[in-house]
Amino acid sequence: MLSANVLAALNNQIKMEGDSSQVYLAMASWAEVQGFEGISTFMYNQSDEERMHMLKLIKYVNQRGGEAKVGATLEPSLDLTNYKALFKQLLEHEIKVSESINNLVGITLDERDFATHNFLQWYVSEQIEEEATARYILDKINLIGDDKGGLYLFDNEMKNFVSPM
Ligand code: OFO
Repeated sequence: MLSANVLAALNNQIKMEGDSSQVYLAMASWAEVQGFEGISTFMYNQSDEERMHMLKLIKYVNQRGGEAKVGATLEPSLDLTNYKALFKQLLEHEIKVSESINNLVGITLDERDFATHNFLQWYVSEQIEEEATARYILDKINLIGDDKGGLYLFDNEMKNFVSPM
């Protein structure tokens, strides 16, 4: 059985993963309209992944006798003036998600809910990878600078991007 505190924190995380999916969907759509085929493919995949993170939490909550809350999602408010701004916000967003996961893990320890603590370790590892990936991409973008050829190659690479992390 989940305690009321753990349940509320898990439901909060469900919302956050849903919002993340929506944020990345908005980024994917923007990139698609700009003609960045690779970046949009990457962001559509990120959006799908966040939805999967949300579903995994929903199933866990329901399996443990709780009731997952599926609420309204946030309309993303983003600065999409260029692709660098997009990736900066991707990193900032992932840092926020990591903080939220850490907070959630802390609550499971306070409540001595070791099953949920164990379940959440997957998210802890996932966040390490996602933050590292976003930093890796930003490093690449900094190297490209204003080089149009570099940007073309980068976008191409993003089509089949596999994280080296
Ligand atoms: Fe990348 O946010 Fe989900 O966990």
